[in-house]
Amino acid sequence: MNRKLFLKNATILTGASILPVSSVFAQNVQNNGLDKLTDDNGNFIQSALPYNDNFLEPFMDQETTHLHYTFHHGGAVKAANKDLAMIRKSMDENNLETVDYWTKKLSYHFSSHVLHSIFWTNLTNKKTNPEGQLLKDIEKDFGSYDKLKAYIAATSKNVDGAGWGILGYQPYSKKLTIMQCENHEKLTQWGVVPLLVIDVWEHAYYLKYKNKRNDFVDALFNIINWDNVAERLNTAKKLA
Ligand code: MN3
Repeated sequence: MNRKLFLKNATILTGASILPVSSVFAQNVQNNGLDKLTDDNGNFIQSALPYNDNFLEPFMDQETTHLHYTFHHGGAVKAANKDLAMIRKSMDENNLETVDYWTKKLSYHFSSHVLHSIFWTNLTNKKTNPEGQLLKDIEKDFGSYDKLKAYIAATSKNVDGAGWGILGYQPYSKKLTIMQCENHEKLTQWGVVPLLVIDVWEHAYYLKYKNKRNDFVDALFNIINWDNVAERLNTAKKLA
């Protein structure tokens, strides 16, 4: 049995526990460190969840993770491909009457795909803290980790309607920055590379937390994967 086949079978055997996180992460990332969001033809693809859907229990329940990944993130990927196809069709047929509609839709659906892809990798099943260069940058740009936590929590909790709280790296100012995103694509700063994204759409928490968005945001700090955030910062600085 070759190594690849052995690893595949080993994955099946351990399927009841957790998936081999490092290899799934590796498959989800391209050589330049960016998430793999498209295939070779430029069509959007959804990478595998880097863990089983019960991995984030009890802070994020299995049913929410399953529905969220399969139907909300998955639905956005399908819709983004349709938007892309409709734009290509408009261009091919020289009929630009509805191209602005599909362009707006693509911004919404593709942004959803980007943020959800980052979201899954931002989470793990244990409490971690920022370390090393990431911690240094947090202290430089926000004063302390506690101040950053309070800032991004307040920003996430107070999104009007559906949206995200986002910690990003802004290459133009060479600083970490916080954004409060509405829907998936509004209130961005051009150029920002998202590092940590907090989904506060109701589909992210309503089954378990009901109307208590604040409790959900507070609970997330038990499962944030700060190692992933640190890797993303490292990549963002290289891309900038
Ligand atoms: Mn979502």
